[in-house]
Amino acid sequence: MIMKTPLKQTAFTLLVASLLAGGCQSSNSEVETDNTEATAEQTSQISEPLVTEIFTADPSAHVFNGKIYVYPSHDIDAKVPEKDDGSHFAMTDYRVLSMDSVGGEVTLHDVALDIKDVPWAGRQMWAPDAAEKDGKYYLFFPAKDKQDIFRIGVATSDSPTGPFKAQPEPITGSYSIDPAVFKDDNGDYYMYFGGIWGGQLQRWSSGKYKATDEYPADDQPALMPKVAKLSGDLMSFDGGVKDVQILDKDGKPLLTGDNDRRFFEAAWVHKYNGKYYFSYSTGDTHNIAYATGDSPMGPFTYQGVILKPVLGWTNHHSIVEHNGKWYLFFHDSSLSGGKTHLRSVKVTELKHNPDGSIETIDAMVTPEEQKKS
Ligand code: FUB
Repeated sequence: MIMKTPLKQTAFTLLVASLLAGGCQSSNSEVETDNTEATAEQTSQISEPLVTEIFTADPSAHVFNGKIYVYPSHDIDAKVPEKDDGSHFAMTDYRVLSMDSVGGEVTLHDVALDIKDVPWAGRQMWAPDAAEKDGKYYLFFPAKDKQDIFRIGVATSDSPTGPFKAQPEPITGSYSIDPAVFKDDNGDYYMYFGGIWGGQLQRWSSGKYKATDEYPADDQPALMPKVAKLSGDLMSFDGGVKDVQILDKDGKPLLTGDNDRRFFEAAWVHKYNGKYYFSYSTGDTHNIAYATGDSPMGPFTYQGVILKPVLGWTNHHSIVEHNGKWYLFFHDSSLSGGKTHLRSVKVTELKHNPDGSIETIDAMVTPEEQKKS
């Protein structure tokens, strides 16, 4: 994850006034956001932020015991100077959102995990995910360690909303960012991870960390996301870390120069009609794309775009089924007026077509505009 001039920031303005007038429901009154400068003239988003008291991003949504829990990053303005490596994404804790159903009241829970309670972590708590097993809850999270290398940690709790207690060390063999944990129907759990540039994936090409950025040439297979099966206690990798192959329709790996389609960050997996859907952000081309396969380990064949670029540089999502409908959780920077590191989590319905393909979503048009098209 990195920073450049926010895409479409000048072209799109926001309908934040209506959000402030009651569009968002949340049961917590803490106010961290400064959204007073937004005007009604600002417009064009298909969904409203789930909470406005704080900035939230990178939503990982799950259904536990019939209820939706969202595990987001908690964006803050830490006044860290903006740097190309994303240093200003200087998040220090996690807070969980929950709701009985999409459209219902959203509860913003207290701090679930603070960086000061993670013995190995130095800075930057980025996109987390969570899993449940046998009534215990696991929060998986990336943070830079004291050597400034991104690792992935795990913390546990008896409650889906925490507080979570962190393990003293990160998961052995883990690196980079954006863990996403998928539970298969047979009870096996897999972690997908990796993020290029600020997420340091390009520093692990040799299998060991090298503090220099190395990318394959444009006509070579692109850097691939990683997958590891999790051990029975969900605390470690069971076997090695493997590449997630993303192939084109001819069975060839996507190439580095294929910016519109190759992986960048934000992996997620869902299963629909027996197929595994691997979705991800294309990073500097700002799409959420997807590829499908017959095994949770891949390979996956590229299919198309789920979500077009949103307001703000990053694009990061999750996909979950609840009460017979599928939902896309995503974020954008509408509430902060386009600030890339101050984002808000949103949700919209996702539709699978009869052939298994997914309808592309453009979050930057109103429902009225959508109906017209
Ligand atoms: O929130 C920090 C980073 O921004 C995430 O880890 C990336 O996926 C991007 O959304």
